Amino acid sequence: MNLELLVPDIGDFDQVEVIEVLVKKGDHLKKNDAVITLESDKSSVEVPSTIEGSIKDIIVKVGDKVSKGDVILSVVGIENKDEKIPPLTEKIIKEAENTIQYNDNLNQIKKPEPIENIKKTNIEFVSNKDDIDPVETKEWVESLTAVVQQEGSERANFLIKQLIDHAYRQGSKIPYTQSTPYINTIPPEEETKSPGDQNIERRLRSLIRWNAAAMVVRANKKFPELGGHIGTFASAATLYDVGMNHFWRAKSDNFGGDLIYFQGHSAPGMYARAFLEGRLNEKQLDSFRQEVNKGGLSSYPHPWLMPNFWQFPTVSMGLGPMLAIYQARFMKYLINRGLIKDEGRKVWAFLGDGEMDEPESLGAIGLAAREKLDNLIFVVNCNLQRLDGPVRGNGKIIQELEGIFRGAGWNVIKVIWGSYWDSLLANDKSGHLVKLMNETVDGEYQAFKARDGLYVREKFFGKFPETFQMVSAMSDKDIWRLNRGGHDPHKVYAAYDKAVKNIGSPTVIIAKTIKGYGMGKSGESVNTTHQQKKLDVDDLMYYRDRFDVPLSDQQVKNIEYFKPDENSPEIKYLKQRRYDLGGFIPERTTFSKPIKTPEKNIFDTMTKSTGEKEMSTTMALVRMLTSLLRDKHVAKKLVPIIPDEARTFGMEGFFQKIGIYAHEGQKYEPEDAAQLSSYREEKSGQVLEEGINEAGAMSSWIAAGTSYTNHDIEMIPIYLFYSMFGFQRTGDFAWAAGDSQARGFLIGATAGRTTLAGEGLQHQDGHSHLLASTIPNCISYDPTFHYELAVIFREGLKRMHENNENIFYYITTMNENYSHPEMPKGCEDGILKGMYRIKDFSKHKKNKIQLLGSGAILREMISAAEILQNDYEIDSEIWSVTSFNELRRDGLEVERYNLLNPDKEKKITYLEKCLGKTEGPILAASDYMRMNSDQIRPYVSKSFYSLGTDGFGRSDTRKNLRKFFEVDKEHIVTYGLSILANEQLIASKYVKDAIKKYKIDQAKPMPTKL
Ligand SMILES: Cc1ncc(C[n+]2csc(CCOP(=O)(O)OP(=O)(O)O)c2C)c(N)n1
Ligand SMILES: [Mg+2]
Repeated sequence: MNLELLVPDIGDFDQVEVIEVLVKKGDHLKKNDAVITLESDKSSVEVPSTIEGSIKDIIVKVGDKVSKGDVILSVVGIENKDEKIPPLTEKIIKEAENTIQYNDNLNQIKKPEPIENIKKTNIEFVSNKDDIDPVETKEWVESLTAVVQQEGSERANFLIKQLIDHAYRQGSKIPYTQSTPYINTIPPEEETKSPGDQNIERRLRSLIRWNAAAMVVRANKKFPELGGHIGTFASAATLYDVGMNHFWRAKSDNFGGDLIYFQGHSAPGMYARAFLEGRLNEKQLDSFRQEVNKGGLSSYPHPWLMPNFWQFPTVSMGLGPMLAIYQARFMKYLINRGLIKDEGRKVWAFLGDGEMDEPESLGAIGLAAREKLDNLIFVVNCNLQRLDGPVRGNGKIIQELEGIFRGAGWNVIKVIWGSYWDSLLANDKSGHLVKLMNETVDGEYQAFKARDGLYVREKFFGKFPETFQMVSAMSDKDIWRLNRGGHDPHKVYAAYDKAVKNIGSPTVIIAKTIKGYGMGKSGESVNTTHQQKKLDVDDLMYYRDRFDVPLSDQQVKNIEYFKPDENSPEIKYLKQRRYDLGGFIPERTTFSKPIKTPEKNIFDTMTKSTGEKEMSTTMALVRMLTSLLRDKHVAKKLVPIIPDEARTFGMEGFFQKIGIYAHEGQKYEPEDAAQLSSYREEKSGQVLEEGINEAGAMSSWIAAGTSYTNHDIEMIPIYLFYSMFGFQRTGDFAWAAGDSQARGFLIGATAGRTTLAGEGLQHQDGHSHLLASTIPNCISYDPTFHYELAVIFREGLKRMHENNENIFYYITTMNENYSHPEMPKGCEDGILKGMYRIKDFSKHKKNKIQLLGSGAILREMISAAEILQNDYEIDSEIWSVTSFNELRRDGLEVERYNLLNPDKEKKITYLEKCLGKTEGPILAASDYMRMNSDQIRPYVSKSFYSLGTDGFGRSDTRKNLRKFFEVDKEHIVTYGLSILANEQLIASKYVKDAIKKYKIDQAKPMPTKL
């Protein structure tokens, strides 16, 4: 039977142009095959087939304008009679049915098994002065105790929840509690025991502690200016060691590897372990923080400086937590898209408690819970101090963080107290000890550990007679030994074990430690610990004794490293543990396959003139991406990332075509389900729609851009944003991207201070290229025409994803519609190097000026050149500058070479190759600050002038804005004449005439002052 394919609902558009016909007569058409591409004023979208069969006739052709209901083509095929319900609706019904079944299962609640061997502890309570009936309270507590003991805690939780719900309905105001008592989340009886040899592990940990401290002290003895930190790792050593010995699986032939974000200031500890593992030698340790010569160890985790070692730059506080969240999310994305296997890999992030003050640290925790990132584990090392002093002297950081994370939906595990406290807590029949723990603030806890056992006895236990009594049989030394959870390998092991087994939510382990643990008087728990980088001989002796490091006094005085023999039980154990866990960590390796660059013909349409048709470069980019999605090598690897701006950039067509990633699929029928660009969420969706969250989008981009090393799969992230909300907003992430060697495209869309009309001061970007230029491995371009964009993009694909250069691209695109010319012959090399001659006006052969225009302002230049030629008989050459940044880099390099090689033949800058033999002065302009074009000033040998958009932006029409910032064609003509007059090539009367003719206000202040 004959079937017809009609133009579907394309939203608010009517009479939309067909720009591509993707099928031919006689083709066998399958459902969802793209048939034609439609393009409206601002977006292009492919129309998929909803019918199947052999194509009999194609009714539409390129250039036709179509509307909803028009016939596209007809096929000879069979209608699927069964398919009465639209597929999306059917999917939703199926999912709903499955959920109902699932809920039915849940409803058959099993009665808990009687708990035979439960430890009978009496749950007591501390009488409270507000309690008007303590006897009644006691009865309630006893009832609850009985339930816990006989039916288990789950039943008790259930009853409490019922009571709360009931009380709400009765109108009670239930007090809001966000945190649990100040004790460990895991009770001793639920702790999983470590299978490790505790003695050997302690000895190893002591050596790592010693070598880490020795490394910092030695470096600073040699060069006091080098810096370094002892206190951070000293507080976190156990947290790292338990992970290294038992939990963190390295990348191997058959496993992708866990990913660990190490806290920046704990780097010495990682080097010290690598030393024992035989990965680093003494000479390298002695080169800590001396990174200029080869072989030095970087101050902090910097993949750029140690590309085979460090994976994640974390030392700019707040970046690590956010990057780790999006890393875990991206891992799930790759799994859900079927690009990597689900191997149960985890992402661990080690964070400081002070670091949690950074808005970025907590800013994305909601996403982690929402997306059920059970592959993510945060370990917050709560040593209660940051750089200047206590993190929360008057409060409790652990309780605060618990509330925040629990409120966000995380699994929270507090590791506050070490094993030595277990018996005291078990004997806390009156509840006074927990009350005391709850009431003591962090400032006090810190002070206790800066003093001694006697002080703790008096100031802590001494607060209540009951608690004072509890420790009466203990010596001051015993009291001093009462350890904190984060220093107790048993407690840490139990927490990690629970964390890795947790399903359905991310986990945060909040561990209490002591800053500068073991440093004694020189730096344990004192406000100055953070910056302690020197230890005198007495301090070193104390440190040695504290951790039983087998060094003689003389060796301590020499600050010698200690490494046991290769055949010692310690080294064998250490290596065996890592062998069993797949290899060493951290280690950065890459086994990804390059992506073949698409043939040039995929960009063919972009090298032809668009004729009458006007379009923006943003639209040209989206068109190009649509074509790239048809390339078999590239299509699956593209990761479009958009922070709630898809419609602004005309990308809504991507929603249907490749879907929006949603870990739970789409649970609703979207409002616009009937439309072609309907909002389609899918578990295997390809678009990362990040919401209004540039920092998150940037983190996703970094995760995707480093996927080649972290997941051994090369991906092509392309993140489109309002250019003003790019580098300016998330510059530190961009810097970290450079360090991480991320590969991919950043697209600063709606760019330019005068091109983005009708917005305002905070939207109009006049400096993102300057910010981009600060990152050494960021290559940036400001193209004007679609073919420039195509050449740049293809080269980017080739350099980054086929040749695997560790660079990334920043390209600005605009929203101004204009027609694009055909690509001039032989300009590709110039486009990539930064400039090429696009026009030569040489009719009059009297006076000439070189006009350099970039981005949107190039077109103003071309118009100005026409006026100069026609009205003033001035010739000009017009150069399209695609990148002032690249021209400057070439200039810098050539100049440096020439200065360092005075005896050799001089190299010539690319700029000089272009402009050296040309006539007349140079006028350069862009839609960015003058400093953008001024970058090339030192490398040209002619008079150089620039125009630009210095000053605050403001909303108006493009015409008025360009006039205001003096980059419109009239100003270019006037300034051009003035430059020629200044160079004494023409009379100044021409300038005066132009000023009058174009009504230029000479008294107007600089735009920077307005
Ligand atoms: C964004 C940023 N701001 C400031 C610093 C400087 N700084 C380095 S460490 C530190 C204190 C860290 O305290 P905390 O997070 O508690 O880590 P700890 O060393 O106590 O484990 C500060 C302020 C930084 N590294 N990054
Ligand atoms: Mg701290």
